[in-house]
Amino acid sequence: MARDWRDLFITGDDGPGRAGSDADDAEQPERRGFFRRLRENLSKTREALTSEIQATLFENLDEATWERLEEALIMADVGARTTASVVGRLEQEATSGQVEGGPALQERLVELLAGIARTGDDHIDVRHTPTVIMAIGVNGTGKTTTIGKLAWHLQQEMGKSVLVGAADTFRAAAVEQLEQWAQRAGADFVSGPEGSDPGAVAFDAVARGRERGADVVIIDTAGRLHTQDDLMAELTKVRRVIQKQMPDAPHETLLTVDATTGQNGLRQAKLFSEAVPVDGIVLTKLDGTAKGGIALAIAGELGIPVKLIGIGEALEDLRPFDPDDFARAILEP
Ligand SMILES: Nc1nc2c(ncn2[C@@H]2O[C@H](COP(=O)(O)OP(=O)(O)OP(=O)(O)O)[C@@H](O)[C@H]2O)c(=O)[nH]1
Ligand SMILES: [Mg+2]
Repeated sequence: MARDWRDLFITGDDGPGRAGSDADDAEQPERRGFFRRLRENLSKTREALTSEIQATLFENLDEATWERLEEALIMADVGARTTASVVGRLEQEATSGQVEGGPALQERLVELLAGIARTGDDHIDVRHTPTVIMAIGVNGTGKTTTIGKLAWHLQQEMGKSVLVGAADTFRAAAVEQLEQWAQRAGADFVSGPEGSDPGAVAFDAVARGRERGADVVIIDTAGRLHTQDDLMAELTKVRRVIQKQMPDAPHETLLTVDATTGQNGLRQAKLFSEAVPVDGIVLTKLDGTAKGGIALAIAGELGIPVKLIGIGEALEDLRPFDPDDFARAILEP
C-alpha cells in the first residue's frame, strides 16, 4: 500500500516497487514526524477507541470482552459487517490459543483491521501526458480543498506541473475558491464564463493542459445540482466531453467522501460509484470526527480503495492512505 507520495504515484521513474524496499523505514525522522502528526490529527477517534480497547481488555477473555470490543468499533464507524468479521476472527484465534496475551491480541486487531482496508490497487498512475484526474463528490465534502492540496503535493513532492479546471460552474464562488487554491499551489488555472457549460470548461482545461505541456490536469466538478439525477447526468457528460479531447481520459476519478457523515456518506458514495466509474476514494475531515474507523471499512464496503485521506485544513493535511499506519494511529494508546 502507498506509504507516502512517492509510493502513491506511478511516475515511470521508479515504479510502485518502493513500498517493498523501504517498508521498514519507521525509524527515519521524517517518517516518525509524519506518523506523529497523523496520530495527533486522529486524536478524537483514538481517544474514543483507546478508552474502550486497551491491552487490559484482553486479560480476562469472556463474552463481555468481545461485546465491548464490538461496541467500541461500531461506535467508531467501523461498520457492523466489518466489525463482526474482525472480532469473530480475533475471538477464534484467541480461543484456539493461536494468539495469546493482551498486547499480542491488540497487535493482531490492528493487523486484521488494516487487512480489511486493503482493496484493489491504490496507486495513481500519472504517466499519461497529461494525466487527467476528475474530482467528484457531494457538495461540501472537500473536493476543491483536496484538489488544491493534491496540486501542491504533485508539484512539491513530484515536480509535476499541474493545471486545474473549474468545471463546477453551478456556483460563482466555487470558481473563485478553486482559483485561490490554484494560486496557493502554484498551479495553472482554467475557467469559463459564469454559468458556462461544465463540459466545455473541462474540454478547454484538457486542451490547454496539452498545449502547455502540463503533467497533470485536475477537473473540479459540482457537488450539487437541482436533483441528484441532474448531477449524475452532468458528471457522465463531463466525462464524455473529456474523452473527445483524450479518449483514455479521465485516467483517475477520485470520489471525495466526508468522514463526519458516516454511514450516510457511504450511501452517497455508492450512488456516485454506480453512476460513474470511480478509481479511488478521498476520505476527508478525519480530524473532525471520533468515527474515523470508517476509513477501515469503506473500501471493503464499496470495493474501491481509499487512496487519500484529509486530516486537517492545512496543505500538508492530505496524504496517501496507509491502512497499517492508520490502524496503529487510532488503536495504540
Ligand atoms: N477539518 C477538515 N476540513 C476539511 C478537510 N477537507 C476539507 N475541509 C473543509 O471542508 C469545507 C468544504 O470543502 P470544499 O473543498 O469547499 O468542498 P467541495 O466538495 O468542493 O464543496 P462544493 O464546492 O460545495 O461542492 C471547507 O471549509 C474545507 O476547509 C479536512 O480534511 N479536514
Ligand atoms: Mg468545490
